[in-house]
Formats: sequence, structure tokens, C-alpha cells
Amino acid sequence: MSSLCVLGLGYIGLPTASIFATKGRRVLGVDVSASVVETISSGRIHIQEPDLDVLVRAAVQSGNLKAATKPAAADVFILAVPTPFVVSADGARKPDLSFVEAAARSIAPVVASGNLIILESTSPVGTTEKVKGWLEAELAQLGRKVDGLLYAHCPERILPGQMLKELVSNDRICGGLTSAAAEKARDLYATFCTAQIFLTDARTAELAKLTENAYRDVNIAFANELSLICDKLGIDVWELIRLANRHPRVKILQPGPGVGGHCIAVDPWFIVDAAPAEARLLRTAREVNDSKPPHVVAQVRAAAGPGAVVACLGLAFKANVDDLRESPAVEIAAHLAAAGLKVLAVEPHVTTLPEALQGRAELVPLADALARASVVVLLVDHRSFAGLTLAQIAGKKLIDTRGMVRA
Ligand code: SAJ
Repeated sequence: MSSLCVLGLGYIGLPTASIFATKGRRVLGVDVSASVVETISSGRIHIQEPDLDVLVRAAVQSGNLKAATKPAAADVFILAVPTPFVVSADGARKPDLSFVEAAARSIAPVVASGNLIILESTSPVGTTEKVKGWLEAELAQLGRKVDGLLYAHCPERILPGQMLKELVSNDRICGGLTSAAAEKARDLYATFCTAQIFLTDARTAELAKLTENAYRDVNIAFANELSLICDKLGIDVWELIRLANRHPRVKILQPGPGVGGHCIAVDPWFIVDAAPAEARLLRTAREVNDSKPPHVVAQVRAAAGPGAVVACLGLAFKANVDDLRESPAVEIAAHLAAAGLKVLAVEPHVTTLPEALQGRAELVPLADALARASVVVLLVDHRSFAGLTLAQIAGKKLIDTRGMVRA
């Protein structure tokens, strides 16, 4: 069975490396962080995802998953490193491919003829070709001649919160620079993927992944725009959506305080960057979703007197996860604190506040926050807030960005 080297041990690389290891493949997981490597080598994890700890422990205990800070020879290399964007001087969002480039170049000393190189990171169209170019340039620098390398893009589609289930059960797309590369990648993922695996070229696979997240972003923007319209017209947006969704071909998503996470708020920009004149709807959707956090801040400030105590319910980027990165809830709480309001944050999934709120807010239990605040802002629809009723917040101002509080 072929051996693997997985570069990047984050939300995608770690579950992928681990599942291959538990299926009997020898896997070297590589991360630039020595502390991540140490944590994983001892069978523990540095990120939170249901059951991931069990999978990683099993993979390490089987002897099949090892971790290191440098790549080593393998039959297959999987690049699963971050692809953020940078904001240029004119405000345009440009993809930052520096991590992909560094990962591609780093395997040049160990890559061998016939190896398969898979890009899993969500990437702008043309990145798989760039990976080939970077690796070939590095090989030339090293004076190494390596023939018959195969390149494919096999994007991940797993949903934070249910990654392990979706890793196995989601259909996959394997896009090759050649059809031989796509076929080889398909055979590899069939090791653990029980769903269908579709073959295409690398550019189509790249755009397919971006399209999936842009589609969701546009749909959320539709709901968020309705919430702005309803605020203006004095109509209950939740009732409106519930009623409109009784039409057999209408399925509107839920408005919220903005779109967070590392994917949906990022990926559409890669399409906008590649086709700025054409991607008008996608750009507008991003702008609508990005306008929600300041809108919520303005609503709270209008409701709260100077120095008022505000309870912010939820800090995570979405329901029932503990991930606070790129979270509109954190952004809103930080702005409220900066505006001189006393912020009480309630986030049952964490024990410490994120950096943006340290020294500026208090992390308190729900009951404490409800007892002390004069304004309550519901930001995340965590299960633990599901029982909240209007009676519990009688006498206080309520801004419910998720339509959760019941009569
Ligand atoms: N949100 C709303 N209203 C909704 C649905 C979501 O405001 O009706 C907000 C959430 O609160 C959150 C954001 O959108 O802030 C994104 O959450 P999400 O659950 O829609 O998606 P992610 O970012 O957790 O995962 C997405 C998924 N993509 C799609 O569903 C098309 C996942 O399958 C991808 O693998 C992941 O991005 C990724 O890594 O690309």
C-alpha cells in the first residue's frame, strides 16, 4: 500500500492523515509548528472537533501516523495548508498562496518519479498548475531530475462540527492535470470514502469548490438582506421566511449577525479576484454579509445608554462549535466594548476569552449575564440557548440576531 506525506495538520490535514493511517497506510504528517507536531506525536490534538481525538489517538497508536516538521519520501504528497486572502492597498482581496508555494517547494528534496501530488487546500483556479511550476523550479535549483510526477486537486468539503462523518460520506471531486493523475487520486480516496468520486480536470475542481461556498454565501446574503429590509419596514423576518418557505420551491436560509469561518467568507473573493467584472453578484453577497456586524453594533448602540451592561450570548462563528476564529460575534462584542459598553460574554464552549476581548469583556455564565445586563444580544444559535424565553429577559432590551428567543 502506498505511503503518504500530508503537509499541514490543521482542520483538513489532520483528519485526512489520521483516517488514511487507520486504514493501514503509513502516513507522515508534517507541520511547520513544532508544538503541533509534539502534540500529535503524543496522540493528542490541538484543534477541537467531535471524535477527532479518538481518531488521532487510534492512528498514532497503530504506529501508522507519525508527525514531523519536515517532509520525507512517500508515494503520495497531500498539501493541506491554509489559503487566506490579503487586502491590498485599493481594498481588493488577493489570494495568499505563500503557504501552498512553501509546501510545494519543501517536497523537492524528497519527491521521486511517479509520485502523486495532491492539492487539497481550497485554491484559486490555476493553483494546481502553479504547484507543478513551483516544484519543478525547486527541483531545477536542486539539480534533481524527477520524471512522471502526477498532480491533482481534490478539495475537501467537510462541515466543521461533523467532519469525521462527512469525510467518509461526502461525494468527492478529483481534478487532475492529467486523467491519469485524477484516476490515481480517486483510487487513493476510495480507501476511506464510501460515496461517489467524480473525475474532472484540476481547474474545474478548483472552481467547483469555490462555487459551493460562494453559492452558500449568496444564499445567506439573501436572508441577511431580507433581515435589513424587514428591520426598515418593521416586519418580523423570521415569520416572513417561515411563511415564504411554505412555497414548494422556496428555501430561504437563516439571517444572522454575519458570515464567519475560514471558508465561506473567503472563497468567493478568489472568484471575484479572477473575474472581477463578471462576479458582480458574488461580490455584492460578500458585501451584504460583511455589512451585518456593523448593523448589529448600531442596533445595540441605539438600544443601550452610555456605559450600559450588554450581554453577548455566543462568541463562536456558528452554532455548537467552539471555534471563535473569524467570528462575527467576536467582532461585534469587541466593537461594543470599544464603544464604552460593559460587555458580558456568554460562550459555554470556551473557558477563556479570545485575544480581541481580553481585558475588555467578562466571560460569565448565562444566568449571571441575564441578571446583570440591561441589553441582551443573541449572537449564536447554540443549542444551550434554545430554551430562552422573553419572560427571562423581561424589562431588558433584546437584539436577537438568530430569531431564537421564544415568547
Ligand atoms: N450561516 C448563517 N445562516 C445560515 C447558515 C449559515 O448566517 O442559514 C452562517 C454561520 O453562522 C457561519 C457561516 O454562515 O457564520 C458559515 O457556516 P456554515 O455552517 O454554512 O459553513 P462552514 O463555514 O462551517 O463550512 C462550509 C461548508 N460549505 C458549504 O456548506 C457549501 C463546508 O461543507 C465546507 O467544507 C467548508 O465551508 C469549507 O471548509 O470550505
